[in-house]
Amino acid sequence: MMQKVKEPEVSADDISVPVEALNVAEAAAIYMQHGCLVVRGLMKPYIADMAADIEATVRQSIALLDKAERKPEGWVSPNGSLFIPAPEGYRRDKQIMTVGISYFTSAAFLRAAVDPTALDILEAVLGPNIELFGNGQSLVKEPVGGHPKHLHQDSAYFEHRYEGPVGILSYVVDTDLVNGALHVVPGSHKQGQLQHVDTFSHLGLDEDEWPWEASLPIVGQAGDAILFHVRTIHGSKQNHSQTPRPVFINRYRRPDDFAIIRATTTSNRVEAEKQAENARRENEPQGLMVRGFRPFSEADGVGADGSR
Ligand SMILES: O=C(O)CCC(=O)C(=O)O
Repeated sequence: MMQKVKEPEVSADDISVPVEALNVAEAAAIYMQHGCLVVRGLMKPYIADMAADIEATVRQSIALLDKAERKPEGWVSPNGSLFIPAPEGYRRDKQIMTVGISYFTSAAFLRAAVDPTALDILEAVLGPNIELFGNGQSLVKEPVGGHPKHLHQDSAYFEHRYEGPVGILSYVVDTDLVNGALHVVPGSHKQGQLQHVDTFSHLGLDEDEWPWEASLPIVGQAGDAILFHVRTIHGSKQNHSQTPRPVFINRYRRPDDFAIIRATTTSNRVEAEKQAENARRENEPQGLMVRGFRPFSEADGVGADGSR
């Protein structure tokens, strides 16, 4: 018999602060307690440029779709966008999921990643030294049924040795229950690593154990940013509106942290788990430092030109 669903005990307002009246210590305390924090308006200065760059990349990706390569997760276009099967009746047989935009292709994306207010909050959470994890990520839900992303922990995809990355997901358009608001489960970062299953949009939690009712939808405006812990359960439903729903995500971690398991499916996760104890910091690419300094370590040494 299905257990009674435990609904969130906090509201979106309880975990939200406005950027204009930000108290960094209070914001960090909300993050530590709930594993998530909404900073209203944090990314507003970058939204017009990010919207234009994401849209241009999506257009480019669709034009390149006939050259896409088949991968276990779907089809990857030459400019790095991931497509998955489209909903029935859609005008294409494939829909975009992750967009091939990064700090290498969009100056606005890099500017957003080094936003000083965001870094002040991150410093209060992660400590004085912070590197970027990854090159930036963007997801677009196409209109009229664009993909759901089942509730999941990002640590199912990249489990870390220490604290793990903090993600900042930012809304590029006003986002609500119709076009695919992010849902979070406050406090779930304290649950440890949970078993995931394979879903339509890759690793996700079993819907019987983690139904949407267990999560808190975050309705917000373009420029609102949601910080979340690598173990915080989150996800988003389909886009039922007439227009695309883009978001972008910047991720940050301590410079001595590293992924011990990387996976996208249950079967490649089983294989990666067997190798977890062999993972070493020096086998991971260094992220650009965005706060503080990377202390030298023999194992993680760099040459004068930054090469290793
Ligand atoms: O697009 C979204 O709303 C969800 C993205 C997400 O959950 C993820 O990339 O981990």
